[in-house]
Amino acid sequence: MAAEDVDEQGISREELQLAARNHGMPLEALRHEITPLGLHYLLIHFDVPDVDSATWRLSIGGLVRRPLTVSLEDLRTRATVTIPVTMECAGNGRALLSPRPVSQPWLLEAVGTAEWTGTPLRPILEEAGLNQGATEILFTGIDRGIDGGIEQDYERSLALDEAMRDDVILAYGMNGQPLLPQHGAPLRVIVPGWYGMTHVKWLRSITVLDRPFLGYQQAEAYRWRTDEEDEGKAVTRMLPRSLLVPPGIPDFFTRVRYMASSTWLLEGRAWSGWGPVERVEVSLDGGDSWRDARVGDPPARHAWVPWTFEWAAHPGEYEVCSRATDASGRTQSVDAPWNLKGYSNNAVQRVKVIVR
Ligand SMILES: Nc1nc2c(c(=O)[nH]1)N[C@H]1C(S)=C(S)[C@@H](COP(=O)(O)O)O[C@H]1N2
Ligand SMILES: [Mo]
Repeated sequence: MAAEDVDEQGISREELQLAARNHGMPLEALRHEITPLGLHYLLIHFDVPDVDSATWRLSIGGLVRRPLTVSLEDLRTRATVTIPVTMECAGNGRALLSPRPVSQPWLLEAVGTAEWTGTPLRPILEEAGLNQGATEILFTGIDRGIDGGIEQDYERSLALDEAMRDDVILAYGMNGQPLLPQHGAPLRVIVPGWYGMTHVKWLRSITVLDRPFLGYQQAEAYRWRTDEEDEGKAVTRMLPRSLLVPPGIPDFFTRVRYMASSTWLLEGRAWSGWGPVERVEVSLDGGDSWRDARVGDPPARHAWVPWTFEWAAHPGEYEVCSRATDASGRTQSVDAPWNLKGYSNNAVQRVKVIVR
């Protein structure tokens, strides 16, 4: 089937099935600095496992001198940190690409910011004692399924230096509550700045390796490729993105926004895993002309920054866009570069607004 045919066929039953399981964050929730529980997006490849946190154990093994087995109680007695982290699915924006890569059909809502509570990973790895030659840390979830025809546990690795970063934590709490089943209870890893697939949920084991992990979710999925033969590039940190709180009131079906002619304060949030967001611009004409928004302070390095833009809105039809630029110079384009699996499409949001 030609790619164009897929695009013209619209959303398939299978895509709809995934979209109903994996919900996004309603964009009006961008008003909250910390996304309330239940409004954070969800992405679950297989099934939410049923885990008894009383009998659950995490094992730390592989190339270590002292393999460890720890309970949730043990983890709770260790150093505790709470950090706000913005997390975005690497597939966010996928369904806006043309032709549409067929998978979870995200538009722009696959993002949220939670306050994660847990314990730093590094002291646990140090306690286990890394053997010479350790280069990667593999995180394995309890959930199991079939993807790309391959039966597998959901698991992904991180390079050792990345895993040893101070802000990489094993989280058992979210927004001051115990982690919910759908977000990875009893334990998940949080890797600030990286796309969502890195933050492995329902952790079962951590394995120290001396070679690159080549499992499906590492070597096959989450690679930026333009065709099947292309070996591609690993998808890692979040590209800059800015989203605006849809202004005014929506039309139920089209989500087109209606506003009265007046002076409005547009607001939104922006983030990047490659450096602090330094600039946010707003366009009222679909990206033809841009003006600077006022950028506020983020609650923490890896949480989104708020921004505002004063708009004296006169009657007419507008296409409102915003774009973020980070300290590394990375920014958002008006048109998305296409890739096979639809990863990291950070093209600007377009909100149709009718001012009456
Ligand atoms: N074990 C496990 N961890 C996982 C996943 C999964 O399916 N299984 N999905 C990943 C993906 S692709 C994303 S985007 C995030 C989503 O986290 P959330 O559902 O808590 O928002 O979890 C990641 N961790
Ligand atoms: Mo994801």
